Amino acid sequence: MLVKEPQDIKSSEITPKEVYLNRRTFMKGAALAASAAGTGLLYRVLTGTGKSSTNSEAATETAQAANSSGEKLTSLQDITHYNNFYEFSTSKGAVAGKAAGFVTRPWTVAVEGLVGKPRIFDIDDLMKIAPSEERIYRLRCVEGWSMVIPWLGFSLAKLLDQVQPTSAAKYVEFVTLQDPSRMPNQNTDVLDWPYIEGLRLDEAMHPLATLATGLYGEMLPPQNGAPIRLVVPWKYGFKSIKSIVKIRLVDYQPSTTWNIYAPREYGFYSNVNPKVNHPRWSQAKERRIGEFGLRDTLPFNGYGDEAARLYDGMDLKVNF
Ligand SMILES: Nc1nc2c(c(=O)[nH]1)N[C@H]1C(S)=C(S)[C@@H](COP(=O)(O)O)O[C@H]1N2
Ligand SMILES: [Mo]
Repeated sequence: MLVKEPQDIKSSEITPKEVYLNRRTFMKGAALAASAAGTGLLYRVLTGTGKSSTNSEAATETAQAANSSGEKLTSLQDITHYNNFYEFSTSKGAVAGKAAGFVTRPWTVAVEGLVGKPRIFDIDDLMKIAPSEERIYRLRCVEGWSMVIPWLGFSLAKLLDQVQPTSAAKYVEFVTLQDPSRMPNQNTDVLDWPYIEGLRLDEAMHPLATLATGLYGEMLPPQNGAPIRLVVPWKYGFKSIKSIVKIRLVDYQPSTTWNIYAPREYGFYSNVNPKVNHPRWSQAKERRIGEFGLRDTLPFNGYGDEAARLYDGMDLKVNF
């Protein structure tokens, strides 16, 4: 296999033919591109190994097994121009334009609460502590569409291990940036801001629970939740909270944005479940973006072999 050191990679090789990142935004942080090379992120993607260290090897294996169907990836154009990100717009086609120019450096992620070692991570330090690797996951929106996305990311567990959750910690709460000057739709009250989400601690520690920092081998575009967002492939897309600034370990089940908005429609667990319909529509089928016709929706979005064990003994119609 051809092995190149990061410094040997010409920028023409790093930049994909379809330029999807706003070039100006991308160049704004010179440190940004440098840090990507520094983590070896692009290097691993270009060499196609997708593996960085023994630490993340098990998670990588799990991720690859989860994509054994070999499904076609959704196009970069669709992934970056059909978005739910209500902080910028409630119109999926308008988010990319409204989010272009969103500045994500400097950026910190505070990890606090019931932990032995609370810490405020600078995003560039975090990306070195937890190098990203390619992880291809289906994303199923509760609205009835789905995509297959080649993320760059690492297991959330890797970050949580850094702060050492105490035995009292039972849940993890996530918080998106709140800054109406940068996220213009936060000037409206379509949702309670900031956007918040939550996982049970064992869900958060599952190797498939991912913090994504990129997609298609590049930094995460603003519209997809730059600089860092959650990806929980077996749950509906709204659990995958974007542009995270705070992660808090707690001993209570956290409130979540969509549950506050409509408690009858969006539960805390929100596992993909074709047998539990949304009160206003069926969840049995989905439209894969870029395809004609409908597919059957799979329990746990097809990740049941990996994730179903988390819910042994639970009634998933009650805990929807
Ligand atoms: N902060 C925040 N995170 C969010 C959302 C949002 O509006 N705000 N939308 C969610 C929904 S409904 C979905 S389907 C996914 C969409 O992610 P994508 O645009 O990268 O495909 O992001 C989720 N994360
Ligand atoms: Mo969604």
